[in-house]
This record gives sequence, structure tokens and C-alpha cells, in this order.
Amino acid sequence: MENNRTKWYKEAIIYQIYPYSFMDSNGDGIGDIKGIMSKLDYLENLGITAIWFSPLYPSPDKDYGYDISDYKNIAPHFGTLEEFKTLLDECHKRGIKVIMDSVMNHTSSEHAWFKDVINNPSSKYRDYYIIRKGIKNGKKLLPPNNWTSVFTGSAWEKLPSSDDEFYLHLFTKEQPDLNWDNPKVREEMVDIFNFWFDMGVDGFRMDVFNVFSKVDGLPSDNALKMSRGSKYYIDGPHEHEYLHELYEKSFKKYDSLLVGESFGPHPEDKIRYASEASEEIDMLFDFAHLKSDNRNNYFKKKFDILEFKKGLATPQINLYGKGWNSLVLENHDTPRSISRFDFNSTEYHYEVSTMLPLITFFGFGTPFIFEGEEIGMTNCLFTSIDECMDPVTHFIHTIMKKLPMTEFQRMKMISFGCRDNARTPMQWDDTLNAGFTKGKPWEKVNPNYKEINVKNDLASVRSIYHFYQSVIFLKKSNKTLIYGDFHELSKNSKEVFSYLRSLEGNTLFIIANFTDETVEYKLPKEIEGKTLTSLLSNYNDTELKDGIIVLNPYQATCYEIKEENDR
Ligand code: TEU
Ligand code: CA
Repeated sequence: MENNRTKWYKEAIIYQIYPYSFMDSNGDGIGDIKGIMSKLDYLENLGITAIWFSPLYPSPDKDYGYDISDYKNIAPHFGTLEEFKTLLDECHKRGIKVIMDSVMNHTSSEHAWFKDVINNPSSKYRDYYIIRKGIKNGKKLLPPNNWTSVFTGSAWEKLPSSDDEFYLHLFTKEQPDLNWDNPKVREEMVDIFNFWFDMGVDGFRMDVFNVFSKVDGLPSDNALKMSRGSKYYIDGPHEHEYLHELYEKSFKKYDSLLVGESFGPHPEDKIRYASEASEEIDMLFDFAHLKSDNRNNYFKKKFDILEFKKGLATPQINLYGKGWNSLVLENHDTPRSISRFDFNSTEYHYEVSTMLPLITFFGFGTPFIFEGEEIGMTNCLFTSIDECMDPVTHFIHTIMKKLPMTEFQRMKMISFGCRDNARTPMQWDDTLNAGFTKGKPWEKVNPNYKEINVKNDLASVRSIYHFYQSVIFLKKSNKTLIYGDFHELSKNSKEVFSYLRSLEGNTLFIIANFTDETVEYKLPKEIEGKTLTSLLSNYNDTELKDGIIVLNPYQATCYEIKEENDR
């Protein structure tokens, strides 16, 4: 079969929209397609070349769209399928590609297949799910094994219509896992991908793509840890085979991008998934650097810059020449990057918000920008659990209630790590609800919207959006920043992150100061004695003399290197 792929994604700049929180057009407090349409100029001007939409499909919203009840439609609160097609056209007219989200490890418990399983004992969809008999223990009926959900509690729930059966759910109980060992399930998935591709969609982000295949027999796990059982489904026995099958039956026919979001993959599997030779997916998100300031998201630890650097550098080294990489600071599951890593972002809001994209996105890989990142949106202080909408935040709060701590301490930890931080409405201006909605917003608006908002930022001489434009422009126009190899410098420095990108005799030197102090950086031997010309910096003055660069707090600069003798 013909392979129609041009690999456009290598030169792409991708912007993630979380549709709930982007822009509401009709005052119901929930973002929607018409709202997104009204902001396409804003996105086009930023310079991005693709948008990834978090799920737009019908969903009972137990996990805000990550529990899909109809894979071939649009949720009424977001709009209609016709409106989506108009959005797709409008994006394409502007040269913006459209990436959908695919959530295929599980459906919603309200999906027609699962409802049929409940209502009809001889349903042909029974084998679409993972249903097993419980274990009798005296009068008690125990779940089929001891696995725990990624979101806490048992990974099994009683099947409502049965006396002794359970279904597996690695996430909430409203997200029953699909049985990927059933070829019919895989056929359905191919059909769903092709439905959207045939409409003109350019790619998919694949939710927890590396846990589809589970070990036969679903054995109990004697390890005592979070998400017990995960060793039996992370990079499971048929995972690579199933992805390759999707590639053969769908992906390769279309000029597409497939980017996978994974759950704790093994290092060798990460490389295999994203290698071109494997013909599986094109790249995956690697969040290793985002663990450098926390344990299990909610427990703050002292920022470990070496862990951050290693996390970002490793996939760039491992994948160069083999496959492709992605570069990410935030998404709808993470706290805001500006508020993390022990940064002094109250005093240096502009500097931190501009240093991060320069040092991250000039590496090897396709940048992903999360809505609001381009104006320096921050974490939100949640003072009561009632202000949080994410079910996971509520699960965590329930667990914390069993611990000896005050409600104030609990909410402090939650405000540090919860997913709601990313989901507060986009801050457009300083009017009611940050200009996001005229109604009651579905999720709390961050009270700092009077200062941090698009309108203020665009009017400022120190505009973060304008700096993102420059980062994006340079990344798109400089082949070395796209295709060059990556060589880290000063690996052991706890103050700076610096690296070289080189391609066909051209070399760029990128450096950032991760501290709020002035740092004198001695040029390492690789670039000693060479002439450095600044291409982009978040400070006007870049001081360089006698082989020493003086970096201001959170300064980031990209230099072009010239050999002394080619002057
Ligand atoms: O997330 C997968 C996942 O396991 C984590 O990122 C999770 O959000 C985190 O560990 C919780 O603290 C994906 C989606 O991005 C997420 O929004 C969904 O809730 C989840 O899958 C289930 O579909
Ligand atoms: Ca709306």
C-alpha cells in the first residue's frame, strides 16, 4: 500500500487547546467551537502551524472528554459536526493543521457498546471490554485481581447487571478498558481514525497509548505501590504489534502525525515507538523533566535542575537520527510551568516566561505550546475543594483527608500539583471572567486575570506573546534548530542549561540561566575562541568578554557561532 506521509510535523509548531477553557461564545460558561473560531487570528498571528484539540466528542464528562461516548461526533456543548468541519476548513485556509485527541484505551461507561453489555447478557460487545469473574472469599466477592486504578482505588468495578462479574478500568470507573486483544476492537479503532482522516483531519494525539495490551491472565501484582499491576500492562506484550497494525491500516495512508501520550514507558520502548523504522507512531511526549520538582505531582521537592536537564536531553540524544521528539512544558494535566521549579516568578515573571520556551523549544523536537503559556498564565490558588472540577483532584483530596493535616495544608498541596491549574479559563482581558464568558465559568477564573491577560500582554513592551512569536519564527525558519543534532554542554552546572545544535557546518549555541542571580559562565572548550552573534535573547544586553558570558537572572540567549577565521 502506498505511503503518503511527508513528515510535515518535523517543522510544525503545535498549540494545544483545552476546549472547555479556551473561549465561550454563548454564555453557558463552557468554551466552544464558535469561541475557538473567534480566536483563530490570535493563533495565526502567534505563528503556530497546527492545533491539537483535547477531546471534542460527546462525553458524560466524568473525566472532561477523556471518557468518550461517541467517537464520530462532536459534543453538543462544543457545537455540531458541521461547525467542526467549518473550523477545520478555516484552520486549513490559514495553513494550520488540525490534530484530534484519541482516547482508545477505554470508552465512557455511557458508550453504546458498554450500555449494551449491561442491558443484554448475550451482547456481542461483551468481548469489547475486559470482564472477569470475581473471586469468592467466604461470603465476600473479591475483584479478579489486586490491580489499582491510576486514579486510586481498585481497578475493578462490579458489572451492574451481573452477580459475580467485574470490568477493568485503569482510570475512573466510568472509563471501562477496551479489550485490544479482540480484533474487532482494533477494527473499530481503525474505522474511527479513518473517519476523521477522510474528513481532512491531519493527525491524532493518542491518550495513554502504551497500555492497550495487557498480559494474558491478568495476574495479581505483589508490588505495593501506586497503580499496582502496571508492570502487566505498561508496554504490554502486543503493544508494538497493535500500533504497527494501526499504522498499516490507517496512519500510513494519510499525511498524518501520530503523537503518543504514555504512562511510564520503559526507555527501550520509548525509542522503539518513535523510531521511523518501527512504523508505529511518530513521536511521544516525555515528561521526565516535569518530575524534577515533585513526587507524585502533589509532594513538592527541591527543584533538581540536573534531573530537569537530563529529562529534556535524554530523548533528544536517544531519538536523533532514529525518529522524532516532542518538546513540552505544559498540558491539561500539569501545573503551569512558570509557577514551578522553585523559580522566582513573582519578581521575574517576564524573564521566566520567556527563558523557558527559548531553552526548551530550541532543542531537537516539535514544540507543543499549551493555551495560556504564551502569556505567562500561572497556577491558581484554590482555597476550597469545591473550586476544583477535576475528579482526580477530588480523589486526592479524599485520600489526604485521612492524613493528619489541616484543610489549609491540603489545599496548599492541591494548588501546587492539581490538574485544575491548567484548566482555569484562558485570560483574554481584564473584564468580567477574564473575557472568557459572559455566564458562569465552568471552572474558577484565576484571580490574577486583571494583570495577566492577552490584552495587557499585547500592549506591553515586555510582551510574552511577542517573545513567543520570535521563538516560533526562529524555530520555523532555521533548519539547524529543526534538523540539527543536540550536544549538551556543562552537564553538571546547577545554574545553566546550555547546548549546541549543529547541521552541515552551522552551529547554534543556546544557553539559559535558571537562577535569579547574575551568573558568569565561562565558555567551555567546544566554543572557546569562537565568535558568537546573538540571534534572540530575552534581555537587550548580552555581555560577552574574555571567554565569559555574564547572564542576567533567567536570561536565555540563542547564539550563532562563527569560526574565528571565517570573519
Ligand atoms: O492522562 C494519563 C495519565 O495517566 C496521567 O497523565 C494522569 O493525568 C496523571 O497521572 C494524574 O495525576 C491521560 C489524559 O491526559 C488525562 O487527562 C486523562 O484523565 C487520562 O489519560 C485518562 O484518559
Ligand atoms: Ca459555550
